[in-house]
Amino acid sequence: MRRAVCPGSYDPVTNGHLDIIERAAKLFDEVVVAVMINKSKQGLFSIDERMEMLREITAHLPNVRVDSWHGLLVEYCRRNEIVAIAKGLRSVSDFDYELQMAQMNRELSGVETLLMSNNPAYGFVSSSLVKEVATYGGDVKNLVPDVVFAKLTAKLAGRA
Ligand code: COD
Repeated sequence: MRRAVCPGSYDPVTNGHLDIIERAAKLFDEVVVAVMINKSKQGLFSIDERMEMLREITAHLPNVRVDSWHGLLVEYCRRNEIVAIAKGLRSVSDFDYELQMAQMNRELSGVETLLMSNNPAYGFVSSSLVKEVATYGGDVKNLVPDVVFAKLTAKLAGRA
């Protein structure tokens, strides 16, 4: 069983994330989408809400499951017999940051990181930009899965 993890904040999950998860699911026997908990960062969505959205949008992928973790990613990999960290690359700035993390994670545990080129259609998409644009009334419908769009719209309406 070759198992990979797609880690992230997923606050919320976007079409760019989903593209990477779907492609990783074709390469590995099992993919765990892990919502990494950062207690010093207040998110828009709770960890449970993020996991629920991830479960809904990956329901069509039988070898994908959703989990959460607080702590070092490499420790999660060790406990779950994960051989690779699968991530997407959007830009040179992503590359610098991702390469540094990949090297640190390999140094700490030997786990490999697979950096996949992003789908150019979503190269400019990030969770934070989606939230910012949506907060000011911009249309992000094409950038996130339908269920996320509905929950984002409801969440922001509730805050207004
Ligand atoms: N297209 C393709 N890929 C994308 C896109 C897009 N539009 N948007 C995001 N991605 C990919 C990127 O690969 C990114 O790494 C991943 O999705 C997750 O993105 P986010 O924004 O949800 O999550 P981040 O960047 O906040 O996640 C950082 C981690 C939580 C993965 C990282 O901080 C971590 O591993 N933390 C755990 C603690 C730890 O081990 N720290 C030491 C690291 S060396």
